[in-house]
Amino acid sequence: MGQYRNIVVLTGAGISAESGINTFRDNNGLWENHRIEDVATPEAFQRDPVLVQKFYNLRRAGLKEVVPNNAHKALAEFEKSFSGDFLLVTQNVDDLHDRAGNEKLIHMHGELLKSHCTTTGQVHRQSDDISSDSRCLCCNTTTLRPHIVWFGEMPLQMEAIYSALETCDLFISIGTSGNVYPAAGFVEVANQAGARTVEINLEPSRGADAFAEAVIGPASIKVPEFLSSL
Ligand code: BJW
Repeated sequence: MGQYRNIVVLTGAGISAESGINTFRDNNGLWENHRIEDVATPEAFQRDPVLVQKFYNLRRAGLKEVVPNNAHKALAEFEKSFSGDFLLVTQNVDDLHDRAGNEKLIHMHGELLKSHCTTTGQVHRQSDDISSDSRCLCCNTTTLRPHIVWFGEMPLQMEAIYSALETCDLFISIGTSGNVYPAAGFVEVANQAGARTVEINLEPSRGADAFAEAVIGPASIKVPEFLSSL
């Protein structure tokens, strides 16, 4: 482990798959016959807020049924034992990394357990459903939306993410298909920084060629194995 001073880990839906959360490309990318792209955009929310809130209400409620798996736990233990700089960037909107115990953690696509008020921009904790009657704590209007980064919106904390990527010496990407930008381009930034780049996935992702190494297999087994090899 002593050979690395600045590690960045990117995770995607594949790390939570063995906890029982569907990935986006499961079910051919469909939810109740809607394409994910048709429920995860600001336009979809404007067109049919009830449908979009239902999509997120169901997924938020589903978090009560799942727990972190060995991949989440191994990352949390690794962060505690590593003395250099460590950043975990997740595209996932579940709270499994938080519950496992990671602290240097960025949810770049938002969080199911938060909402934000479109009037004031304030972010609130959100443990139950959002409906058309839900009022925010900041201005008491009914303008709450899920705190989720939809297609066409700017992912969160990009400056902090790029700053870590530009100086990292190890970049590990776990369980992401490499279909969605800017996350799919992080490996290129790490390559330019001269980092060792490793992908852990059930199968090579769309961007697999950009990584120096591939570890193929389920995250719950391969992540603990790989981290203990460092
Ligand atoms: C396992 C496993 C196991 C399974 N073990 N592995 C044309 C070209 C380029 C870009 C664009 C373009 N047109 C539009 C864009 C931009 C757009 C984009 O990328 N679109 C693509 C579809 C082309 N991106 C955006 O709009 C983003 N914003 C943006 O770009 O702003 C401008 C900007 C410019 C410059 C700098 C910065 C910003 C916003 C993207 C928001 C994404 N939002 C979503 C949905 C919202 C959250 C939610 O509802 O939950 O986020 S989309 C969805 O995909 C979700 C995910 O976080 C994201 C990534 O998916 P992920 O995690 O990779 O999951 P899957 O299902 O795809 O893959 C699972 C993987 O796990 C697979 O590989 C399996 O093999 C593996 N696996 N089981 C290990 N047990």
